[in-house]
Parts: sequence; C-alpha cells; structure tokens
Amino acid sequence: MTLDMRILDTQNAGFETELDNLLAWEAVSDNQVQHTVLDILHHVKTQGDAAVIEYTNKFDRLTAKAMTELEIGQEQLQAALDGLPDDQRVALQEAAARVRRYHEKQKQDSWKYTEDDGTMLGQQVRPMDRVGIYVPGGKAAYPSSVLMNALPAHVAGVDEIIMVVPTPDGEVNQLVLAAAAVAGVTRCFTIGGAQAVAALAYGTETIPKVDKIVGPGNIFVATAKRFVFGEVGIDMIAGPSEILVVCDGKTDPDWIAMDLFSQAEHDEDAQSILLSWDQDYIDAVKASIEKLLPTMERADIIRASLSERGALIKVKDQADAVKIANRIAPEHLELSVEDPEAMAQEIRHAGAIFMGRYTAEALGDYCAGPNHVLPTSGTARFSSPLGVYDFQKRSSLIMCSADGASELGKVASVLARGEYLTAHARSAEYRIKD
Ligand code: HSO
Ligand code: ZN
Repeated sequence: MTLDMRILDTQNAGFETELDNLLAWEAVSDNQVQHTVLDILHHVKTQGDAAVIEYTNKFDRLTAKAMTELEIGQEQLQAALDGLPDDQRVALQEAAARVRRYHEKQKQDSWKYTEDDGTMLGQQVRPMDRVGIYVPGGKAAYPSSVLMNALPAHVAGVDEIIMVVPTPDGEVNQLVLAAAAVAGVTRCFTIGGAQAVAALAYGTETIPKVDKIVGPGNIFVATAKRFVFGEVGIDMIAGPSEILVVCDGKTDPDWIAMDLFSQAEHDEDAQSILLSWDQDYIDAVKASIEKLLPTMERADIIRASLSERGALIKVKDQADAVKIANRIAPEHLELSVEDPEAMAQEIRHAGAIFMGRYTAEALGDYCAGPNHVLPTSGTARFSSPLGVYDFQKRSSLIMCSADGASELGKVASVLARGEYLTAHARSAEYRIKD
C-alpha cells in the first residue's frame, strides 16, 4: 500500500495556502466537553474527596472507598524503582542525571544594586511551595515525561511535588512510578482527568492544593487546566507532537524517515515534515518511508499521521528552508546539514533545535538533557521549553535611603496628583526633606 503524503514545492503557485492548510490545527473543546468539565470542577470543589473517589471509580472502573486507596506511598515508589530490570533502572537514572545537570544551569539567581542616592533595588527569586504534575494514564503514560516535568521543579527547590496519574482498570505503570521516585515526587495519587486537575487546583481533605499544575493530558484535562488558570498557574496547553527536518540530502534517507516516524508514532494528529532543496533526496526519503512503514509496530498511527498531517517540501535553497522553518516555528527542528551551527543562528522560532546528522530528535525526548516539554503549534513564536524558571517566581526588592525617598517623593507626588490620588501623593511627600 503506497502512502498518500503531501508533496509540496515552495516555488509553486498556491504554496502559501497549502502551507496554511497543512499547519491549521485547532484543539477542539466543544460545548459538551466544557459543560462536563465545569460540572466536575464544581463537584470536586464543593465535595472534595468524595467527588474525586466517585469520578475515579466511574471513569477508571475502580471500586475505591477511601482516598487512601488512591494514594501510592513513597515506599511503593521506591519499590517500583528497585523492582525494575537493571537496564531500565540504570537508563532512568542516567537520563535523570543528565536532565538534572542541564536544568541546574537554568536556575535564576536573585540580584540587587544600589543607586547613587543609596537606594537599594533588586529581585529576589524563590521557588513555588507546591506544584502538581499531571501524568496521563494508559498508552500515553511516559516515564520520560515524569522526569521532564518533575526534575525542573525539584531543581528549582519546590518543596512538594504532587503527582497524579490515572490507573484505568487499576493498571499501574511501574516505570512511571519508578520515574517518580528518581525525580523526587513527594506524593502520588492514582487519579486523572478533570477531577484530578480540580483536586490539585482547589485541594480536598486529602489532596493538597497546589500553586501550579503542569503536564500534558487529554482534552478533558486540557480544558480543566484552562478553567482553573488564575486559581493556580498552569504550564501550557500542549498540542500534538511535531518534527520539522531540514536536510541537505546527505544524510541516510532511512535515518530521516525514521526521525519523521518518531514523532508520527505519538498519535494520528502528530505532524512530521521534511524540507530539502534536493528533489532526488525527497524521493529517496519517500522510498525509505514506504519501505520502513510496514516494519513499524505503530504503522497504523504513523500512516494516519503522515497522510493527514505530514509533508515533504521542496525548498529553493537553504535560505528558503530557514524562512519556512521560522514560519512554522516547530516544536522540534532537526538540522541535518553540513554546518548546523551556522544554520541554527538563522533560526528565530523553534522549541528545540537538533543540530547535525547524529542528533536524532528521539535522544532529546529521553536523555540528552534539555526538556522535552516544548511549545507546539507555532507557539514557539512566543514561548519556551518547560524549565526551572517555570517553577521559580520573583519578588521585587526596594529599600529607599532617606535621600532616595526624598528625591523619589518629589517625582511620585507630581504623578500621583496627576492621577488625583492624594493619599499616594501625601504618603510620598511626608518623606521629602525640606
Ligand atoms: N516527543 C514528545 C515527548 C516524548 N517522546 C515522550 C517520547 N516520549 C514531546 O513532544
Ligand atoms: Zn517523542
């Protein structure tokens, strides 16, 4: 069965429209979903544990009678880690060590300076007290995502990291629990969906209210996160995975085909695109795709993703590739070219840039070090990978000297009177020296 995949050329009339169609993506959350989610949020907010237990039993087909049955203790997390086959335990620990090392570099420090008048100004950085991490259940339960969400919080110095992960039909993923142990998760509840988001946002008798909720989830989870934003912080609303590969035609086409598959296999809506200025190479990658696809375990998902949302795009030259890459602002950008460093300098928008023929995007998903929670659907234009800075916050510091207060008082007084705020003005004026 040949694969019906979009083949585009930037030089063709109508390319712009074709590109728009290719990139069009809307995370639909219809009225029905919103209504259901609002109902769940309300019940959990007003009935706490009882509502969480009821929804969990209903949606995950469980028979829990008390919240204690839905909590996994530290010993169990540690036991999951100890019980892993050696290769898995070592790989998890190695990945965690690298991710931790990378994120240590992101820590922002407090700073201060003194003005000539002796007034001290600064910024004090502190971690959040308590955060919640949502981990999807079932097939999309990725232990690597536990590391990527929890480690930056841990490195930031967050005291309590509360993880929630649904266990449909009671099925517990030992690797996910082991990852929680490695990443320093404080408490873990086997709940999911909008009810878990609600429990974290509002708190219940058992589940502590958090300051921020991070982590991907299905449409109910995403919708719930949108609704509770404001009550708590949230990270981002992640769309499907994407990869954009730019290749000069000199990388083994099988490698590139597999790199495209690596994101396509996440789900049918994932997007994999190749840009090249070498038409023969595009044909070669197409042939590799057709050859390799039947060998893939998730062939059906990959086929659906590539035929619905994938594309092979012929560009004019390297500069044209850069232009399109910046326009797409992809989550993952692979630069499989001779001089990736020079090309990376031209990139303005991308979640993560994988440079050179050896840097498969998959390495970044697991263990290179940088975070794999990245802006999707073009949001790299204005947002950045999840990082330590997402779990830190800043307080401004101001300490006026007597001279400083006097000088600032004069300025503040004029501006305050201009706003007809007399108390402001007089508060400042009291401190003006005569
Ligand atoms: N590529 C995904 C992350 C992931 N990949 C987890 C494998 N496991 C984020 O876009
Ligand atoms: Zn991935």
